[in-house]
Amino acid sequence: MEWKTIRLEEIGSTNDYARDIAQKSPEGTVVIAKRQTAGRGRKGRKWTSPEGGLWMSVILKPDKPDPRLVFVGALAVLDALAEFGIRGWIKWPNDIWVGERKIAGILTEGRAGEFVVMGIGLNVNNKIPEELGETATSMARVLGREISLEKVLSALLKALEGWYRIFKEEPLRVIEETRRRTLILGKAVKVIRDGEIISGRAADILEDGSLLLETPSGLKRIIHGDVSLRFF
Ligand code: BT5
Repeated sequence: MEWKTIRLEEIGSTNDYARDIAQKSPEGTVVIAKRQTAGRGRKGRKWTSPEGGLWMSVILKPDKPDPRLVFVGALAVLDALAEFGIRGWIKWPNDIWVGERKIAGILTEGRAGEFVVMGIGLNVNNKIPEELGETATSMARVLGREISLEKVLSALLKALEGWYRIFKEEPLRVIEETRRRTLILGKAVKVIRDGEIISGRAADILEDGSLLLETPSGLKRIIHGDVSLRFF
């Protein structure tokens, strides 16, 4: 994959910028901003994006939209972290955690049959905003020193290229690896879905990427939602 990077000082959201240019841009276009003033998570949640973090969106043109693409981004982030000696894990579906804190999030959006924008936000050297308190961390915080944002970017793009290729050839390998690198399987979790709380044991991640939950009232397949688990 030929990556073509577009670098911006400041933008509302790299996902919005990427979406606006997606139709006329080739696959592999990467939009990176030093700061985002309106970084977004899922469902309009705010993504705090001060200078020092890696805030980027990649334009992909897969044959058809596939919710499992989020795992391609997640696995790439895990590989990039590993290059720096950091071991992270995937909190289904789109969070990357190190220990008990969130270090990165993925936001995939797109237009069916046309393009997918994969947004990746990774805390690198940026300050962790106070409002996130104990819930978030950064690579610099984990390592105790600042690291080169450029090196993180190139490790991430290299890993992304590899996982995207695997995804196109053998999507089930992406699911298998996601299962391996998810800490929630076998654990008691709560899923919040459209305001409803469902408690159960995370039993599996199915081939379509959904989460299988064992609940007192039987097995439930969760396609979207937020998972929380109690740390011991
Ligand atoms: C996500 O949403 O985790 C997806 C985040 C995607 C951000 C990237 S940055 C480049 C691109 N452009 C964008 O505008 N977005 C993408 P979600 O699972 O909904 O999690 C959102 C929650 O994460 C918030 O409600 C906060 O609790 C928490 N959060 C916000 N900023 C954070 C940060 N910098 N580090 C860790 N947690 C954060």
